[in-house]
Amino acid sequence: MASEKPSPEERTPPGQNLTRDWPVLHYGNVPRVDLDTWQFRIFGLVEQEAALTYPEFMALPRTRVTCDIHCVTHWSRLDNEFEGVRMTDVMKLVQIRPEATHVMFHAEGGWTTNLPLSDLLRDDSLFAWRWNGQDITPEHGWPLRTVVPHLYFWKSAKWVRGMEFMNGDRPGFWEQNGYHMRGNPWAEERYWND
Ligand SMILES: Nc1nc2c(c(=O)[nH]1)N[C@H]1C(S)=C(S)[C@@H](COP(=O)(O)O)O[C@H]1N2
Ligand SMILES: [Mo]
Repeated sequence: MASEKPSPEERTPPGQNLTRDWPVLHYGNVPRVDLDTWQFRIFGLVEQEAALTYPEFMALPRTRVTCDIHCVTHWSRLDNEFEGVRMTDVMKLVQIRPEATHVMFHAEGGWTTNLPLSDLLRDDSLFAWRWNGQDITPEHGWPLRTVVPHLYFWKSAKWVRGMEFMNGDRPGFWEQNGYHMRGNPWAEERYWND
């Protein structure tokens, strides 16, 4: 029946195994972040570029989302409660040019990941800093990370510092190294040829 809650099996995409831990995965070191100089930049195909300080970002309207996350390395974790700001609420701060089709997220140290604009427009696509009632730890992306739970988790940038609106797609860090340009776990879009 459509009203029944999907089972954990039904919520697990093909080729994934459930975990109760939350593994830490990233390239390089956990950055040291200074909140006094921290800025979040919105740039590229916008009428006027913007930069938010940490207090300005924290003053944006907040929301909570419970979601499942799926890593391309075959682990999935169900029922994560993230708190933060909806991507659509951040996008309201600028006027996006009509020719913008994709976004590049930029993280500390130059790490990037690319997404189609349409994947940001969902209610569960967030900039987050709380997980299950606690601050997200530095290893998991504090002070700010993206959470785009309907795509593989490498599309969710830890230590995010900016978003760039683009005309057309461009590969980010892992995408240049063989990962799929979109990364839909339900279609197993893991690598270039998938
Ligand atoms: N800045 C940054 N964000 C990143 C990565 C990274 O190397 N650098 N790795 C990605 C990958 S491959 C995954 S699976 C998730 C892991 O997030 P977690 O460590 O919180 O589980 O972060 C993603 N975001
Ligand atoms: Mo990953």
